[in-house]
Formats: sequence, C-alpha cells, structure tokens
Amino acid sequence: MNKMYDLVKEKYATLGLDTEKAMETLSSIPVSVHCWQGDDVVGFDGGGAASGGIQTTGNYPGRARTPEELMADIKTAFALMPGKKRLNLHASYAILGEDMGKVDRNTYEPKHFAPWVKFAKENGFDGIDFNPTMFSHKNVKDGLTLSSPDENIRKFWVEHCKACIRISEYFAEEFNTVCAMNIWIPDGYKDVPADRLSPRLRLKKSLDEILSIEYNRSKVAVAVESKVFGIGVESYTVGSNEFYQNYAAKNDICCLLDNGHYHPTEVVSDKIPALLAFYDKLALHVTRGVRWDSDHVVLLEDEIKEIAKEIVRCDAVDKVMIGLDYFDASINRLSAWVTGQRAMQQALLCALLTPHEELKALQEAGNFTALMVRQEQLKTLPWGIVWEEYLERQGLNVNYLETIRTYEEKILKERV
Ligand code: RNT
Ligand code: ZN
Repeated sequence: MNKMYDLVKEKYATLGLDTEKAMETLSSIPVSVHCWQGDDVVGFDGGGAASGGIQTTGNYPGRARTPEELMADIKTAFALMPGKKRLNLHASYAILGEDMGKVDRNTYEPKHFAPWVKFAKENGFDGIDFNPTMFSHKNVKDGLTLSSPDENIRKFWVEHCKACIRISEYFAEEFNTVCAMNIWIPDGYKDVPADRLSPRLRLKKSLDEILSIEYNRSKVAVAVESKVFGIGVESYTVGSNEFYQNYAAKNDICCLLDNGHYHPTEVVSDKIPALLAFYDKLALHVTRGVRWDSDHVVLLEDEIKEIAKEIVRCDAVDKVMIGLDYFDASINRLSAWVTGQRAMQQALLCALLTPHEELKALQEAGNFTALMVRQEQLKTLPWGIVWEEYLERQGLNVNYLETIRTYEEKILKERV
C-alpha cells in the first residue's frame, strides 16, 4: 500500500470525493487516439504529405513509412498510455495490398482495413473510429471536394464517404462499439470569394446524398467537423461552424468540435454544454493550437482541463466521444502521442476529483465570492498522487521517455 496515496485518499474523502471511483471511471472513458501522429498524416495509399489547410512541420527521424512500421509504433506508444484506448484511422491508411493502383478512395472496402481490425483486437483496443480522407489526393480540385462545382469531383467524394460509412459499420460490428465517422473537408478559398452560398449548398447536397444510404445509426455516429480557416484557405471555409451545426441538428447527426478550429477567444469547453442541450452525442478533436490551428501536442493546459470538467460535470462521459488530433514532426512521434494522451487523461482525472455538486450549489446560491475562493483552493489539491497510483495499478508508473528512447535507438534510427 502506498502511504502517500492513502493520505490523499482520506483528504479527498473529506471533500466527499472517492479517489477509487475516480480512477475506475477514468479507466472506463475511451480516448480515441489518432493514427496520424505516427507518420505525419501521410497514409499508405499514395497521397503523400498532408495538404489542404493542414500541414505538419519538422523532420524528426523515424517517421513510420509502412503499415508494419506504424503498427509497431502504435503498439509501443499505446502500451505506455493508461486507460481505455480506441484507434482512430483515416481512409488513407487503407492497406490495399494487391489492389494498390486498382482501387481508388471511392471504392475502398472493409477488406482494405481488415489488418487494422486484427491489429486492434490483438492489442485490446476498445474499437476503431474512422475518417474519410478528403485531402492529399488528385481529386481535390481547386481546393474543393464535397463542395466542388465539378460534378465528377463532387460525386467521387460522395462515393468515398459512402464507402467510409460501410467501413465504419464493419468496425462497429467487429468491436461491438459505436464507430465515430468524422467528415472534415479542406474546402475553402484563399481570397475573397464571389459566392459564399453555392459551395455551401453543394456541400449540403453532398451530405444529403451520403446520408441517404441505409446504415445503422446506432452503430455509426457520423460527425461533421467545422473549421474557421486553414493555411491557404484563409478567407472562406465552406464547412463553417454555423453551417455544420445547423446541418447536424436538422439531420440528426453529430457535431465534432476541434478546439483548434475556432476564433482564438472562443472556447470549446463552453460549446460542449451548449450542444449538450440539444444533442445526445458529440465528438471532440482535442488538440492544442498555438496562435492558430497548429496541432501542437496536447498538454495539461487550462482549456483542456476546462473541456474535461464540462464532460464530467455535465454527466456526459457517455455522450462525448473524445478523440485526439495533433501531429508534431519535430519531436519523437511516440513521445508526442503518449504525452498528449496522458494530458487528456490527467485533465479527466482532475475533473473527476472536483466537488462539482458543491460548486454548482455555490453558483445557484449566488455565492460568487465563495465560488471563486473554492475554485482556487481546489487547484492545489494533490491529484498528482492519485495519478501516480492510477499509473502504478496499470504498471505504467515508469519514465516513459526512457522506454521511448530505447525504441528510438533500436528501431526508429534504422529508418533511413
Ligand atoms: C484539420 C482537421 C482534421 C485533421 C485530421 C487529419 O484541420 O482538424 O481533423 O486534422 O482529419
Ligand atoms: Zn480535427
């Protein structure tokens, strides 16, 4: 028994908080970890470096170049992450084998992802989430996909999304968990557009066509991810926040909130309860934008703590599908993965170790003085000791950097 933990457990008990229960809940909240941190969002279907409003920077050695390499990296990195993990795949990570060059993204099938299912099962992941890949492809024409005025282009991407729904259904069935399928498109304009409506009407039509296929809505949660602007698409984004929130509400699908995709003073933590008033489910891309949607590694900063608090105090751990979305190519990629996932878990633990009922009562009573004092006092509570205990129980209270360095020496350095 860890004496320090026992003391801390007692301390939290005096606040009416059960550290055992907090750890149990924490280990049951799935975090969907993105595969694309491992290879700088390149994928395996020949698209090359990410383009269309997103970009990775850095050239740290060891980028995974094949499915085998990426799987080996995921296996090593995920083993250092506490809690329940899902794997978040993009369509560009299809393992085409003999079909390479014969099929395109509009005809991908579940079989092209079967090795991922096998891999995720072998490693005990909770399930797989999915994303159509509508960037890094020759059919992104003039920066447009689902909103393209070129019918052939628009149809190609509609077919791609339909194919992705089929693949998502396959994942949902294989794991018997809901598969979140997130639609993000790079569509937009670098400079002042002449028509802001037509592209949005075409996007609406495309989404209607995609959703017109029969699929099991209780198994596949289709989500739409808005964005305020992107690199090279600074002036206009077709899939804006208002567009997608209205579309999702009217068509009974989900919104996905990426906290790098809003104006700098807007916060996703405040949007979560706003949407929970209307939606049963919502999805997140937790990231860290430094000055813009830079997709830096998630760290334990105020906004991520606030996001976690909302998930917990709105009693929404079953409603908010937490996914990570960042890609840093300037540091060891496994370390980036683990650091971000652990930060998310830490934020959730802090939230679980907060006396929300007490604080809510102070707010309701209009006792804002006490509310401020209490919230400040809570910041210095020794939650870190509970975190160590949590890691200890999962055999993870180790210096993960050392493990990663060893892997780097043996494996990553060979990749030249
Ligand atoms: C881009 C979006 C999108 C991507 C991933 C790779 O701005 O955040 O979610 O990062 O799909
Ligand atoms: Zn995102």
